[in-house]
Amino acid sequence: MADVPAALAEGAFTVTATAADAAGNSASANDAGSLDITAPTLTVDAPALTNDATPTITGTTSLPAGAISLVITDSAGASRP
Ligand SMILES: [Ca+2]
Repeated sequence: MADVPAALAEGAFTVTATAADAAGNSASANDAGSLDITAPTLTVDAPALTNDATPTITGTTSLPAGAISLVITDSAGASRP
């Protein structure tokens, strides 16, 4: 186990491990990973004025729809997930 000593660039990375014993035999192993440090995009849009007590909230995101959660707090302080 080892920590990477300096920050990786975002995106795909590969790791190559090598080892050699005292007799001169060597081995290597490889693996790949990916670094994502970019926040998703997210917008939300509530109707500015409506007479609908259960209004439709819209928005956009770079994530799949199932990854979004909403909490709506009304003027009485009641929250609805
Ligand atoms: Ca991301």
